[in-house]
Amino acid sequence: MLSPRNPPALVLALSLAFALGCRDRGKVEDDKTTEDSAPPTPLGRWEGVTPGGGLGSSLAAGGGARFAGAPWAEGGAVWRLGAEDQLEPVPGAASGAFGRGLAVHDGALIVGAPLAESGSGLVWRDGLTTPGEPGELLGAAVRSTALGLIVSAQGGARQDERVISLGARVTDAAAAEGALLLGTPSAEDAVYDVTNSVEIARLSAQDEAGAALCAADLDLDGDDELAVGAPGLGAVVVLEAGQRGLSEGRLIQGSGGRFGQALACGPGLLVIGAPLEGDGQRGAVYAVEAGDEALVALGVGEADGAELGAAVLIEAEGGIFAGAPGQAGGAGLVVQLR
Ligand SMILES: [Ca+2]
Repeated sequence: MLSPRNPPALVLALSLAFALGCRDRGKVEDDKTTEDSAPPTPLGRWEGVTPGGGLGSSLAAGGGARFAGAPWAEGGAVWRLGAEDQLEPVPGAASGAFGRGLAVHDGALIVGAPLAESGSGLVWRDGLTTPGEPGELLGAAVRSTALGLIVSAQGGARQDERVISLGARVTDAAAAEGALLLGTPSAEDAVYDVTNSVEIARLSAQDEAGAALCAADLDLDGDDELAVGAPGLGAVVVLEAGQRGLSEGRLIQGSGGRFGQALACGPGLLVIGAPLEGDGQRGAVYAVEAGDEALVALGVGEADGAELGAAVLIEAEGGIFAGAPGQAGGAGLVVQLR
């Protein structure tokens, strides 16, 4: 089992703040990756309108609509990305970092507000709210998976109405080959396979593996792979089904800057965010495509502190989006990169 880990209440909000705003703790490694080839100009651009709101801290899409969270001012907000770079407000119960967690599941927009109710957190769906337990920070991440809606919490996760208690902070979730996987970056093991009751061992104590997860058939061989972000290491590990430790997987090494803090998977495509890459922490987004080992630069932040890649999204239609919540002094920005 995962080693129980229950940080005291005061640490909870701090650990959440780190997981989101996160100042640089990653090793900056000097090697191959990019900055020498200029990435293409974004196809679309949505600028945050609330000072300090952090538009682009979260992203979700479904049914042809795209949404971005701006959780960090005035209780938080969720916006729909409209035509011609317009933002359309989504009505909701704005409080407690509303929009930090975001998903479209079964055609409905689901919003997490982890700091609501003094840190109990809540999940919002069509105007109805489900509160967390005291100190649970419910809703920091919300994921639509083939195995249901998964909502992260400080001590585990909710799978629809089921409560999964791990005694460890869950930050992301994915479903691969019929198994539900939860990321636990601060626990002894990186990922917990809920379906098979198996832990996936990390590479090192400080790798923060499990901070982000996604799964899809990345190499188009018919089976899902699991991508595990390890931003403490500035790396992503891709595991085949059945591999039980990160040392067994394929290592994709970035250039630091919390490479692997955010991930998105699609058929034949892995998108990786490195929100603190570069001297000014502008951030960057990369892709790895099936049949090619190379990291392709999709975009870099437009300004110092932009943190491009804090969230990344591949929509069903193939569009790739990234959030830069630190852009314009923290108003934030969302760009379409492909
Ligand atoms: Ca595959």
